[in-house]
Amino acid sequence: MPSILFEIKNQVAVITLNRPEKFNAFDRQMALSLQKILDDCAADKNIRCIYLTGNGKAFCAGQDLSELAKENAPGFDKILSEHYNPIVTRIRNIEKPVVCAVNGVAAGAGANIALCCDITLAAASASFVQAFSRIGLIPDSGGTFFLPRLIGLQKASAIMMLGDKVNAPEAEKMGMLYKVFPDEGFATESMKIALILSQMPTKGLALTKQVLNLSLSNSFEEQLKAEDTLQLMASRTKDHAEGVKAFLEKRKPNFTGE
Ligand code: LHQ
Repeated sequence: MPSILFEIKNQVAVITLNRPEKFNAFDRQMALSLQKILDDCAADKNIRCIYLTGNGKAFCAGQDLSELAKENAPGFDKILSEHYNPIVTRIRNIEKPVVCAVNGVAAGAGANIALCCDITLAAASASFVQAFSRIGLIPDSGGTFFLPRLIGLQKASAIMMLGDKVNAPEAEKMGMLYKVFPDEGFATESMKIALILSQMPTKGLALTKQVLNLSLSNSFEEQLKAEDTLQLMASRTKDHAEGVKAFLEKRKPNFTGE
């Protein structure tokens, strides 16, 4: 079985991490494969939203620790630069919304990949573990960038140092994710959000993502300039014209993503 399943539903690319017996932990092949799939999604105009989830009980347990013990294990000099950093960079830069449907436990790099997505949803029984400290490592895969920004430095420090398991409702309350849905019907409810996004003005959403990325490091003045520049770009899209026309004609807009 491939370590990642891929299908297109309407205009949503469904990416399913698929090593359920390892709690969908990443080995090198799986990490490279996810990068390739994300590149394919970026290039395919028919794809207007990406939906990332896991198969089985877990979302993703981060690095496959059994791979580290193998003779030909990828070295620590490669694991971040060749596996996880390119994944989270692609997720942040891809010009389409990425919905992460955390169906079960998300640990280590798996937790931080979930946190860097545009909209993170979780099943009520899912949980998040910054497992790194339990094995003497530091948090990575962008977690030290996103978690303190999402929930504040104190809570991020505690969660990252103690390695405590945070359950999904708690994570929602802290602002770590957008919404929790009951386990039953989680796939359907989370997919509904991806389907809605896939019919929205894709270029406008890509520009929204870009301006939010910039907000993470810009000064206020720089950010106002960025809004100015990117708003001008949004104003030139076909979907902007369609949105205004549909509003004035009191009908539902038909966005094409252009
Ligand atoms: C696993 C794993 C796993 C292999 C569960 N690997 N099999 C960056 C820099 C360089 C190098 C290292 O990596 C990184 C990035 C990272 O991601 S570091 C952090 C790596 N991940 C972890 O340390 C998490 C390890 N896993 C756990 O702490 C627990 O398994 C969690 C909290 C995820 C789930 O706990 P439980 O629900 O109690 O399940 P379990 O522990 O019984 O695991 C279920 C099965 O999945 C089990 O297999 P088995 O054959 O015994 O049933 C585990 O061995 C396997 N598994 N995580 N990362």
